[in-house]
Amino acid sequence: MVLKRYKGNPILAPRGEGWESVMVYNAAAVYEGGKVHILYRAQGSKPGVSRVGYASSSDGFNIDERLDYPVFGPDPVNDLECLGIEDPRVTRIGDRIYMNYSAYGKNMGMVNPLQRVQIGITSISVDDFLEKKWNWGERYYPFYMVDNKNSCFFPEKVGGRYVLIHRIPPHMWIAYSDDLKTWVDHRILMSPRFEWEYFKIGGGAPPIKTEEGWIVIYHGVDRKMQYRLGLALLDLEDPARVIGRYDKPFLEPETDYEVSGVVPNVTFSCGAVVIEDELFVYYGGADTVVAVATAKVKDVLGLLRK
Ligand code: BMA
Repeated sequence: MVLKRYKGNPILAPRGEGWESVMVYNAAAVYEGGKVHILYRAQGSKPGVSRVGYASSSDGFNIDERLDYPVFGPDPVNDLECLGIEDPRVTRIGDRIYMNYSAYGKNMGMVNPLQRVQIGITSISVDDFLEKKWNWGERYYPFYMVDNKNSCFFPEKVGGRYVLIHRIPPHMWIAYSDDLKTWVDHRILMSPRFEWEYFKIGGGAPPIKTEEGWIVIYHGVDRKMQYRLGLALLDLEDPARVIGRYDKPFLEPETDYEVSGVVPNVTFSCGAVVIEDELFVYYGGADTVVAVATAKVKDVLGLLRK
């Protein structure tokens, strides 16, 4: 297998008795200032409110620092997200770090009363982020009251516009914007194709730029609700064009920490970084822990060329 799990997995697990005592999973990652910054989803109960915790690593594997408080949480008086901030994805664009999340709220008007999850977005300056001054800016909901999640930004404009991946089940969608707020030209980017992603697919880590195209790590859900990671390649100049799609899972639940936990048989990624020529994929195992797996970028591209 091209993607190799770190032997010291999991790298983050629940701890204490409070907000992160039961589930620590689905982490975003960004490489800045010589460190991988990991923003993970944490819960103190299930069901329960999700918040975002912070840890960092200088080698991508060993955690050097982990804060004991959430760095971002739901606005309790905002019906759109008062029940939780789920599955963060972070992307640096210019001098800000954007965080896309699934906003879980009491939105009685939404079509699916059980779901009530829509895309929330906020951002912070790179300087504040690196100094751990958690001055997150405005929170906004670009697809107001639409049952939608798994969104992430591309790290730069493509063809003069910002680009977003989002997910209205069962497809992954792509959309474009001039200001990161109003999204137009929505179209289906990818639909479920293989048995292991039969039920639905959704974006994972924000796309990673390479000479051959944008690497996209996504998740596929099968008929038994098992979550696996998938791999695709988008055209550099026209990212709505899928130029490669690996027909097998890039990663699937196999180890104890992926097979057993609060939600068994889940591998779910919200973040990946490249350090030199190595791709580090951060992912949640069984909705309970955070793990990391690595592969050479050239080997990943090799899978996508076949
Ligand atoms: C999805 C999301 C993920 C979670 C997965 C498996 O709907 O809520 O956060 O990892 O289900 O439970």
